[in-house]
Amino acid sequence: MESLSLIASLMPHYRTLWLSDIHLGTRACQAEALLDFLSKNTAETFYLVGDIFDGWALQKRWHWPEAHDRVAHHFLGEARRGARVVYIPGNHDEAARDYAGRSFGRVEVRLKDIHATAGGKRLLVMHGDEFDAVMGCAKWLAKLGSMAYGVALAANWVLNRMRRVLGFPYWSLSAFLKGKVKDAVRTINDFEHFLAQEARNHKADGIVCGHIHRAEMREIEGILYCNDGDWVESRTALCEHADGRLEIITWNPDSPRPTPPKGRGDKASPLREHGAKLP
Ligand SMILES: [Mn+2]
Repeated sequence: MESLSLIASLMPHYRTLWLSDIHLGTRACQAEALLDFLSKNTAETFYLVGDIFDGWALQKRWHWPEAHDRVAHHFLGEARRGARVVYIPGNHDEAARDYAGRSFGRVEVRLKDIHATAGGKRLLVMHGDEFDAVMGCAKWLAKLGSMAYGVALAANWVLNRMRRVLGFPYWSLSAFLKGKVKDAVRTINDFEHFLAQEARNHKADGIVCGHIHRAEMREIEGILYCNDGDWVESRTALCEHADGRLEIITWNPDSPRPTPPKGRGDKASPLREHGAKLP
């Protein structure tokens, strides 16, 4: 028992953890990595910021391995041991939105929430799909935006060899994709600005959302924009330390400690600045 409590005391214990876009029920869900993360990190409050289950995928084809069960049970267990667990459904698990205001076990279901940090900052927490209708499919475009450009160039070469053989004129796939990437960048930017504006409408100091599978923390016109990323591709979470400092964690299951995201670990990064701004 003593060694168990020793392990518990060595575990990073956050004031708050935000996780979203886990997509349980899909093959892409990185449930094992998430279980590894959850076994080594705990919090007083967990926010599950939408697309936790993928009802769309489950309706098409049932895929529910044991690891997905363990993820769901883990959060119920955290609630049972006394952690506050708030579940804010997204668009892929929108059926759960009908239960807003109710609780499953001790898990509260809400459409959105306001979280107060240890430093007294008010953060609006919501999934973020609410603006899809005015923006088009942000997630699809975000994905395209992060597509490796080298692959596109190679595909362009192959495509034009074929076009030449068939007697068609040259057509630049890479230029076409470059245009699409530009669209994607613009759409992500729009998404971030919409959500920052929504935080302002709620008289909040910041926003925490998910939906576009792109972890981020930066200031937008005086509002702190945080996106906790996803557990399909990037394995990221947003955490609040005991002193109110916010940080994005990128989880590498092979490493015993969380690794700071690339290029964000230096002192000059906006992440650290925000950390200092939210004592
Ligand atoms: Mn979503």
